[in-house]
Amino acid sequence: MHKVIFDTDPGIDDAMALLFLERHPEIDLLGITTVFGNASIETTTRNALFLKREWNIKAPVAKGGDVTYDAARPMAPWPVVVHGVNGLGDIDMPETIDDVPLDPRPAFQFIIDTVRANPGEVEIVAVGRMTNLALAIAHDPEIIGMVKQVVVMGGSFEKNGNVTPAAEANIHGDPEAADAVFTAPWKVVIVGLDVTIQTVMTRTQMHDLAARGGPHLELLAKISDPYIDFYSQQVEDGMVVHDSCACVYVVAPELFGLRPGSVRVVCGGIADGQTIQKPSQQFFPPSPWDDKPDQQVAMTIEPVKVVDLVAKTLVP
Ligand SMILES: [Ca+2]
Repeated sequence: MHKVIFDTDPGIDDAMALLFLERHPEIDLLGITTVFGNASIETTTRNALFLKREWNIKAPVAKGGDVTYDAARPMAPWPVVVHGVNGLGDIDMPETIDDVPLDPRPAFQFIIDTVRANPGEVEIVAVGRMTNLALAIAHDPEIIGMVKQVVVMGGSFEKNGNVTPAAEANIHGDPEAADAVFTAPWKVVIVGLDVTIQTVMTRTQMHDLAARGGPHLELLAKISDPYIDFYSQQVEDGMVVHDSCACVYVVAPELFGLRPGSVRVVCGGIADGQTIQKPSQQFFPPSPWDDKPDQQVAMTIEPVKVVDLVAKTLVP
């Protein structure tokens, strides 16, 4: 079994990824930690509680903070054109979820405690800003050696970004946090736009899942419809399943081709939030990439197999 902490900013593709983790038979979802990004921390946390309740998810929800890792950094605007004002496609939902308790700990402390309780076993799947992870390792650096792996959805290495020509949203929203996470001596696998943008679930596939999967999948389809409308400007009538790609990596790494090398994040300037890897085979004069651990960047993916695995997991 894969013991997973899901660090997330729900978020429409986050919602699908959450249901994938909940339903995959080889995944034991230990907790959901929330981060701002697709909406404010209040909204993404409310959304996580809402999905936990609607989908009968046992894993606790722990709330992240409402400032970036570098508190001086201004917050990026919420991407309301992608995820809606409420972060879940503007479906009808309650203002607050009062009947589902929140874990009393802040997200970073939940991560520390859960890793310490399961030394060497926890896989953190982080599909929002890296804020909670960076705070966790700043507060308790010993956990770095106790985490099995960190799988990140974020960054872009040989393609443009999606919020600026240089930067992808999860990294751009808290670059200092991402740089801290990528340069720490733990195993990080980064699944970025290079591969996620190729990985599309069509509207027809989603509606088929809704037709066969009962109310839980009907809810997911309802949340996803406006997101499909948004992505249909870029891809053939379907949705890019960014966050699910990182979750699939946990159980099916053979569907990805990885490139090793240290990774740094540009912090400030016009390329703020750009992710740059120094491939480990390439030699350069001394640079800020030296003496940092090799991390793995996904350069190739088998998109049809990834989407099939997501679909089969959501509705067996
Ligand atoms: Ca996300």
